[in-house]
Amino acid sequence: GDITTLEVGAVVNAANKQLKRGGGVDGAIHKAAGPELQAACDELGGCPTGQAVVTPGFNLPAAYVIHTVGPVYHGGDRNEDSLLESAYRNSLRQAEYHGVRTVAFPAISTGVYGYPLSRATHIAVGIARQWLREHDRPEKVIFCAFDAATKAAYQAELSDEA
Ligand code: AR6
Repeated sequence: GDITTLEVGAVVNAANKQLKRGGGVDGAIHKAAGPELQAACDELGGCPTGQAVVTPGFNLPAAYVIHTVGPVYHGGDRNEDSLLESAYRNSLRQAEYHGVRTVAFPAISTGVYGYPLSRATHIAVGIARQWLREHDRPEKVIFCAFDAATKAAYQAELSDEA
């Protein structure tokens, strides 16, 4: 699916540390939200890897955009897993803080940033399951898979634990 079309409380953006419009899902979200989104990002002055910041959704159907910065994958021994876990957890924390009931994630870091798909979806599903067990908000997490390989990786991960 295309995350920019989802009518949810918040969509998560796979941003960069500068919060400057890039390609991939970031470019799509900026295009759909309109130029006010970049202006709002500029006011925030950046976001460290593993953290998450929030703006309104502007022209998106989603009320909020949660911008998180996943790690660039350098082979897996540079703390990438714990940074990706933090990106998911801090995004969920922002959703909770803003009272969001449904949040949608793209497969953070698995595009330009080169994270292996199954390693990333394992982290995404694990963190989300743990969060949903322990918190009232958000109530629902959507994993928005943009292509067939991503969809298959999430399906495998979800069925493993079923
Ligand atoms: N809806 C949902 N998922 C999408 C969409 C969409 N409209 N478009 C792409 N994806 P990427 P990263 C998927 O590269 O690896 C940007 O330039 C895509 O197929 O967007 O975290 C930023 O500014 C892939 O599965 O993010 C950063 O500089 C997933 O989204 C950098 O890329 C993530 O791919 C971040 O790289």
